[in-house]
Formats: sequence, C-alpha cells, structure tokens
Amino acid sequence: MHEDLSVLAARIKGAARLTILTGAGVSAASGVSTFRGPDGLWRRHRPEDLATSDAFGRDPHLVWEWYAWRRELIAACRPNAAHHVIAAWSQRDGCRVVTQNVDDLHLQAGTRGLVRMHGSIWELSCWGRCRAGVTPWRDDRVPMTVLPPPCPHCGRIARPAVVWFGESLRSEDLDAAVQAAACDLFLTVGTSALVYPAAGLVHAARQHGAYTAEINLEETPASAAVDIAIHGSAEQILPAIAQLL
Ligand code: BJW
Repeated sequence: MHEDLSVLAARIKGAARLTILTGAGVSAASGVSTFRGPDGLWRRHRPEDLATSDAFGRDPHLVWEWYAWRRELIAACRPNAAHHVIAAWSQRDGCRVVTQNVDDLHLQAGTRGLVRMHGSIWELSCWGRCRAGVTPWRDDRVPMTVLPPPCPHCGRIARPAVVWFGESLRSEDLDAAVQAAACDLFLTVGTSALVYPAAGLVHAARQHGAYTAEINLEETPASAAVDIAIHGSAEQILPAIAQLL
C-alpha cells in the first residue's frame, strides 16, 4: 500500500495537468449519504420515484420533501480531510476538479474552478422554464417552509437544480468535464463509476494518454481500467499522499 501511495504521489508531483473526479464517497466521512452500497440512499428509495423529471412531474411535493430532508442533513455537514486536500491541490496551475456531488462541500473547502456535473442541491431553477428561471439561483434556506417552493420570477413551482436520470447535463459543465479529461494524470475518487457520462471520463482520459488512478473503498468497474487502484478511504489516503509530496 505504501508503495502505491509513493507511486501516486510522484505522479501527482510530476503532472502538469491533473484532473480529479469525485463522487459521493468523498463526502461520506462528512456524514453525507452515498447513493449505492449498504447505507446508500437507493437502498431506501427507488431512483425512478425521486430522481427523474417524470417523478417530479407526477408528485413534486414528494420529491421536494426528499430534497428538503437531504438539504437539512447536508447543511449540518462540513468538508472533511479529503475535501481539504483536493482544495489545496486545486490551487495548482493545471489542476481541475470535477465532481458529481451536489452538496457543495468542495466549494466550502475552497476548491478553485470546480465543475459540478450534476448541479447543486443549494440551487433551484424554474420547473416551468420561464425565461429568468432557467438560470439556477441559490437558495440555502433550511428548513424549507413552503413545498414546492415557488419560482420567484413567474410564481410557478421551482425544482432542485440537479441533474436527474434521463436529463442532459448543462452543456458548459459537460464541456468542461470532457476538456478536463485531456490531462496527464486522472484521479477518480469515491465514485461507483456507474453513472454516465461521468463514468466515461476515466476512459476518455486514458485515450488522451493520461496515467489513471482510482481511490475507493472497494472495486468498481473503473478498477480494472486504471493504472493504479488504491483501496481505502479518501479521507485517509489523500492526506497520506499529500504528506509524501
Ligand atoms: C468511498 C468512501 C470513502 C464510500 N472513501 N470511497 C451510457 C451507458 C449506460 C447508461 C447511460 C449512458 N449514458 C447515459 C446513461 C443513462 C444514465 C446512467 O448513467 N445510467 C446508469 C446508472 C446505467 N445517465 C443519465 O441519465 C445522465 N444523463 C445523461 O447522460 O443525459 C444524456 C441522455 C439523456 C437521455 C437518455 C440518454 C442519455 C444523468 C445522470 C444524473 C445522475 N444524477 C444523480 C442524482 C443527482 C441529484 C441528487 O443528488 O439527488 O447523481 S444519481 C446519483 O449517482 C448522483 C451521483 O452524482 C451519481 C453517481 O454516484 P456516485 O457519486 O458514484 O455515488 P455512489 O453512491 O454510487 O458510489 C459511492 C462510492 O464511494 C462507492 O463506490 C463506495 O465504495 C465509495 N466510498 N465511502 C472512498 N470514505
């Protein structure tokens, strides 16, 4: 294990273009639930009931109750050691951080130039797609007293500005993520590597000739594809690597 950490540390030191892709595992030590796995959100709820536009169209109140509950839980969470190490690395020229997480803990930790592929649970947009409400606005009120909350521009209902299954990513976020895959070192941390297009980025990076690495508690579909897979928790492995730099 120590040898793997030294190898990865040397690669990080030498990479002019470092891209880090993160998933829910990075926020697990902060107390934010992951989606899959024994305690994951999808063990208790079916994604198709809560994380699709069809579900929202059927029952916006139910979907909003779930998001309001998650916002309350996340509001009590703080960035952990993994977020802080990534934030420090993000200050380097050529380092890009792409996250699937909607909790904004990377931003709280001070990560520079973050790409949020799946949006933010702290932003809303207009479900009716009114002209002003297409651009997400910040709303960090906790608890939410009126569900569903109204769009402040047109009075129709607002939705969480997150990306649900079957929805396209915002083109600027997708473009930035795809560009970030053109790098020297691609590090994927704490993601099950099941959800596309994020899961395809490691393969794109390989095609660009990047050295690829994964940090995860367990094997994922990316493990066999990367140059080095380190099994362990992000909040322990990343600080250990940072010490070696
Ligand atoms: C630790 C740890 C610790 C724990 N340390 N590690 C190509 C092939 C097949 C399917 C598709 C495809 N292209 C598109 C699709 C369809 C779909 C998809 O990917 N489906 C698959 C599931 C099969 N994708 C989409 O629909 C996407 N849209 C799209 O592609 O648009 C174009 C299109 C439109 C129409 C048709 C076709 C294409 C959108 C995906 C949106 C995902 N949205 C969610 C919800 C966000 C809002 C919310 O939070 O409510 O995003 S789903 C959920 O999964 C969330 C996450 O960001 C995402 C990824 O999860 P993540 O982060 O990997 O978490 P987990 O829980 O899965 O894994 C945690 C990992 O951490 C585990 O491995 C643990 O071991 C590890 N871990 N503790 C280190 N301490």
